[in-house]
Parts: sequence; C-alpha cells; structure tokens
Amino acid sequence: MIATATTLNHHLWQQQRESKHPIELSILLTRMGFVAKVLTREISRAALVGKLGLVGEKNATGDAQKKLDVFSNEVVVSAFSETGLVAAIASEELDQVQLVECGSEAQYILCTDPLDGSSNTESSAAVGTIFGIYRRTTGGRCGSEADALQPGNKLVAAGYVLYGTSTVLVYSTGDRVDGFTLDPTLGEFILSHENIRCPEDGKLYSANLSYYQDWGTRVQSFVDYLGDRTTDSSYSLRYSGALVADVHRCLLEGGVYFYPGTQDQQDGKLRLLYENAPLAFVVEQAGGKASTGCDRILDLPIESIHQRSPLVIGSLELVDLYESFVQKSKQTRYSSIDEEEAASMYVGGCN
Ligand code: P6P
Repeated sequence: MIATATTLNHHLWQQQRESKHPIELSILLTRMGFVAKVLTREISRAALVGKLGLVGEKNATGDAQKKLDVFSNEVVVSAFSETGLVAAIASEELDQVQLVECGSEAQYILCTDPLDGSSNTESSAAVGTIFGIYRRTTGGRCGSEADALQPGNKLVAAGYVLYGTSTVLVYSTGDRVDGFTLDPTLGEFILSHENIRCPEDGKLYSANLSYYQDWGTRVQSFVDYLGDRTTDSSYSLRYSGALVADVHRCLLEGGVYFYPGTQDQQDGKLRLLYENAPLAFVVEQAGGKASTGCDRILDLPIESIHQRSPLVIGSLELVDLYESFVQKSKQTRYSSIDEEEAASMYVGGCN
C-alpha cells in the first residue's frame, strides 16, 4: 500500500535516527536520488532531443565519450557541488579531481562513474551510475586529490543507480544494503529491496568471453569448468556490457562477474576508485565478495584516480571458486592443469 511505503528520504532519516550515519550522508544520498531522477528522464528521452552519439574526444581513461557521459557528469558535479558538503569530486569523465568547495562543512569526497555502460544508450539497454563517498583526510582549507586516493575500506557510503526496466537505487552506509525503485508517478524512490543479501552461490556468470584467448590459462580453466556440461553443475552466461546491471543481477540472484587482466592490460579495464571499490563495498556488505582474483578489492591502495584493477565480484562461493583456479596456493580444488603449466602461464594474478 503506497501510503505506508518507505521512501528513500524516510529510510535515510530512520537510519540516521538509529545513529547509523551522520545527517550529511543522508543529504548526499538524497542528492544522489535527485541525480537519478534527472538522469532517468534525460536518458529515456535522449533519442528525442539529440543527446545520443559521441562528443568526439575520448575521456581520461581512453574510452569514447558520449554526449550523455558529459551531460551525466555535469548533472552529478553541479548537484553535489550545491550541497556545500563535498570538497572534491573524482569522476571517470574528469581528467583530474575537481576541487569543489573549501567551506569547513565540506568534509566529503565523491568518486563516481556518472554513466557506466554508456555504449548501451544507443540500443536502450541498461546503464548505471556508480558512486562512492569518503570523508576528507587532509586538513587543508580545500579538498585535494590526496583526499580521493583512499582505499575502498575507507568508504563511508557507496552504491549505484541502475537505469533498466525500472530505475533502482542501491546504497550502503556500512551496515546493510537496501534498494529503492523509482515510482515515476510520485517522483519518489520506494523501498523495494530491503536488507539485500547476496546468495552465497549461483548459476550465472558475466564476462566478455571474446577475450578468452587473451586470458591466462588459469582463468581459461575456470571458464572451461563453468562451460563443462558433463558435470552436474550447469552455469549460464549473462553479459550486458554494463557493469552495474551485471553486478546487480549477481547481488540479487547469485552469480559472478569477472573482468580479468590480459597480456596487454594486466590490470584489466575497470577503474578501481569509481567502479570496482564502490561496488565491492556494496557486495561485501550484502555478504558477497570482491577481489582481483588475488587480493581484496577494498584493501588495494589507490595511487591514481584512474587506476585500473582486475575484478571478480559476486557470490562468495563463486568468487572463491574463481580464486581457487587463479591462486596457485588454492589450486588443488578444481583445476585440472598442473602447477608448472599454471605457474608459467598465469597473467594478471597471483601465486
Ligand atoms: P567490454 C563499460 O564501458 C564498462 O566499464 C562496464 O560497465 C562493462 O562491464 C565493461 O566496461 C564492458 O567492457 O570490454 O566487455 O566492452
């Protein structure tokens, strides 16, 4: 019954009242809800107002930049700058950290991929916004890049917005994960996925298998195991081209998403600060797991804002299974390849 529905704002107030987080985080997460409403509207009508297509340049990480990438970034930067609570913003679409506010109240840092999976916009497939929020660490009058270079285990809040068949906002401030679905007739995010728990295991996996030949033999063995129909465990591949959509599916239904390193890009494609770390924060809070295949994502030191890392994320059992293939020390469990071959061939992993 809609009259008793819990809106995002009410949920944030409840969490804040139970002293789960400071009022500033409620304000910032409410702001993300506003951004999500604006982007829901603009993404859904982009084809009608000439907002699809490329802008011509590439962004700081070499990705082709879409008009919607630039627009989404502008919406995020302006919306969070107006709060007076954000000292600096690190974005996939900005070469450098944008220093925003020098007021004493500006104690937070926003790290964001404003429009993840933007290549999907041309075909009206799912896209997302990823965000992570840190407290400032430097004491200077203004924020600085150093404030953004914190490991994911220092995040105070993180989440994402999925623009799919519905718009869903998922967030955690460090003790649970909740999801809200936008009711466009009310303009409100309504609690629809309370206290999300990631299934410990699952039968779905997400990866771009066109890179199979570029992966090390240990990752290839993992993929071969998942595709082996002679065993009693049959897995299905689901890959959308949008990290947010694939991770959201793993979070709700169980499954694993992986984007390993290759010979040419040993750290893979995905960016640690504003893609992997915020999603790892959410998935771990829901009982899942996120690593490079070797090391916990949230413990990785972050030396540059566009730093990349391999990623395997999702159900605990499936991430452990992946790690059992790529970690020499855990390799006795499933892999048929012998230690010498594995040790000599592994790319982007650990021994
Ligand atoms: P590929 C989108 O560019 C993104 O960052 C993720 O959202 C997505 O999972 C991945 O890259 C897709 O990369 O190499 O499969 O096209």
